[in-house]
Amino acid sequence: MSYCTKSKFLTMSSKNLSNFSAKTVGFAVTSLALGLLGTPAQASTFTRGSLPTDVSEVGGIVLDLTGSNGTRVITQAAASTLFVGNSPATNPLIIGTQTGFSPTVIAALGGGISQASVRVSLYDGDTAAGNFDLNDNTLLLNGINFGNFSTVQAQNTTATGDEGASGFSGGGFRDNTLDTGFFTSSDTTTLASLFGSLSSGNVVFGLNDIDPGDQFYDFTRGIDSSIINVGSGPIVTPGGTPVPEPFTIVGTLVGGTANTSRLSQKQVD
Ligand SMILES: [Ca+2]
Ligand SMILES: [Ca+2]
Ligand SMILES: [Ca+2]
Repeated sequence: MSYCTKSKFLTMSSKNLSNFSAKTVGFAVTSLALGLLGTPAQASTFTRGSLPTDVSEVGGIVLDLTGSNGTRVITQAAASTLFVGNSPATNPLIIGTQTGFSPTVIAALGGGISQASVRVSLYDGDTAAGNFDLNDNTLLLNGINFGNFSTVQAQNTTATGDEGASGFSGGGFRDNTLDTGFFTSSDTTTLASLFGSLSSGNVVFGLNDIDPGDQFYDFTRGIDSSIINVGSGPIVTPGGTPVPEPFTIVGTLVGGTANTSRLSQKQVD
């Protein structure tokens, strides 16, 4: 709890304690109000990270690119479009595809990428300590290796983004658990390859497994939301017309695609 609850709580407090400014509400007041409300809010600030509020707190795959000019391009592929089921016996598993990288959106990055993060929400990843795919799985972006699932810190949440009982993984996405974590790269070679691949118009999210075909994955959990947000710096819409504020395409927003009762998991360990 403590500071991890602040984000969602302040939203609540602005409704319930309207005489307080959210900017000036300190932790003591937060604690007081938590007591008044009775039910502590537990929205995860970890899964929110530095993402704008038009990205849902969990769910889907969020790609956060910072261009060489400082412009951020943030996309969220909707959870409902992503892979769920038993993994194929051959690599790569295609998790899903982010469309919308038009020439105009690519140009907004200023000719390169300086930093890239990918937020993944996955139920039943089996890549944490003690799981059978520890250090076996890597995330691919347009076929480019973007990191080992087992080295990503991940947090368990509910389907709507509240902190879950299982806390943090310490690395990896756990068995029978909805975990969300960020893959991040500032490696110049990786980022140059990724930037070059955007000319396809898409980012295909894939997964390479050293011993494929032994997994059940559910990437559809969480909140079903999709956006393309081109902002922070020179602001460009896909049509190329400058606008006075960050441009966002918001897709479907459905609380809880998430079913918590899916029982079709392949039993492998
Ligand atoms: Ca394995
Ligand atoms: Ca499992
Ligand atoms: Ca495997």
